[in-house]
Amino acid sequence: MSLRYVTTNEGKIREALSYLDDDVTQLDYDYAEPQADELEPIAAAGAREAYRVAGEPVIVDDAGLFIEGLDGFPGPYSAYVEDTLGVERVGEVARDADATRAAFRCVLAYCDGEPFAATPEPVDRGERRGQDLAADDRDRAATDDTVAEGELPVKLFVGSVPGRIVEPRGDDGFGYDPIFEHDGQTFAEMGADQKNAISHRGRALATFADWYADR
Ligand code: ITT
Ligand code: NA
Repeated sequence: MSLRYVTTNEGKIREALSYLDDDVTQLDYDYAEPQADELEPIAAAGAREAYRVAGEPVIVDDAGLFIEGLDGFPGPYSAYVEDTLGVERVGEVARDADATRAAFRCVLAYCDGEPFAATPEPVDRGERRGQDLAADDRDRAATDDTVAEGELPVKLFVGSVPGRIVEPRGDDGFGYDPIFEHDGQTFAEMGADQKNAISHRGRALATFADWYADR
């Protein structure tokens, strides 16, 4: 069955397609994003809307940069802040405030119009790869979105990665990658495969791919 990865962002689709197999294609569709403090409800609403539009299974990718000392700014507003303030200014604000601890988060929302038979145990890919998944992720790696009566069921897959805000370095990747350092390298200094192996999106994709293969 073909699967549409719904995003207008070239950087996201490059990473997703380098991870998933050939049956996945981009749906370049800009779904409405409700205002929310968290990525989960935005991704879930997007998946329902995109499924109604596409009429085939969809996966929506909502992501953001959360700077701890700035109360999680820009978080769900990362795209708006990138377009307005810009990535370099966000980096300056964080460094000026001495608030450099941060995390990227990614929520993948899957919808195929069908209810899910059973909720499998979340698969801890981080542990399997000898990495430290945030405890928060272990609990929420795969969850059913709360379904109100008449709503389409959505399955959520969460990934996050800790890092530090630094002066911009590197030309690869996209968005906030040049100012986000993990293990001594910014995400913009890594290739897509290297980034996928540790990133918020890579972790969410791993959990999704396991569930999708077994469902
Ligand atoms: P779609 O909604 O169409 O998928 P978008 O770019 O608007 O594309 P989001 O609403 O999820 O995506 O906003 C995410 C913001 O965070 C945006 O500014 C991205 O550039 C940035 N971002 C997301 N993933 C990132 C990553 O892996 N590395 C760097 N920046 C990222
Ligand atoms: Na968006």
